[in-house]
Amino acid sequence: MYNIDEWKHIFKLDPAKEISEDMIDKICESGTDAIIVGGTDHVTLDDVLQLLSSIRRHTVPVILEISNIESVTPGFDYYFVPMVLNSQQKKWMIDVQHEAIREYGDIVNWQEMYAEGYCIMNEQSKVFQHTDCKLPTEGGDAIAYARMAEHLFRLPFFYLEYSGTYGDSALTEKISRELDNTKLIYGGGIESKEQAAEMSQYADIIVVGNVIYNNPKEALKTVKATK
Ligand code: 1GP
Repeated sequence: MYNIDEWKHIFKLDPAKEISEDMIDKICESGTDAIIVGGTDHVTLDDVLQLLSSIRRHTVPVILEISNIESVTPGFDYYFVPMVLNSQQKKWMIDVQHEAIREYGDIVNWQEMYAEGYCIMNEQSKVFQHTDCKLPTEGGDAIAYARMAEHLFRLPFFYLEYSGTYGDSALTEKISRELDNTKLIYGGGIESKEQAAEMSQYADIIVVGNVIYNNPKEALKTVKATK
């Protein structure tokens, strides 16, 4: 399979958003390490399948980040399962995942499944509201979540999520120092190669989303900045 340990850059495509085939081709051939297919709402099986078939014309690894049980389908290289550490509802930490495993547990290839411990830092974001999060106060809260991900749950990924806004690079650095075995994913508001370069000094992997739709040219430049 692929060497996830070497990944630095991922583009995240939202199945609910319009994108041209030409842009999908550019994203896939950009030198990025992988593509995540995932979004917060209006994610349908039809849209996921359509995006998957376009991406599959290329050799880049493709991951489904599971947002709802209805849109899960075979055909991806990996399945990333978010667990929202700072949600106030157990539902987003354990229950939706439990439901998915009850449904698909017999046919799952466990080698392809990875849990992501999400810490959602932007109160204004859809995902923060959707999963009923509580904003971690000061750095200490977020650092405690990172420590739980690394030492208590031994999760493969800790996802520092600022979705829609550029985050705190000092906090990202502090968190990166806490993590050895758990990989740090940073996502949110990266709109330029400078921001991509800054966050990838600290995060193992940066995820670039929105800017693909708002400023595709700049989006493509973020890849080189991480290498
Ligand atoms: C969203 O972390 C990703 O889940 C990327 O964030 O869309 O703000 O780039 P942006």
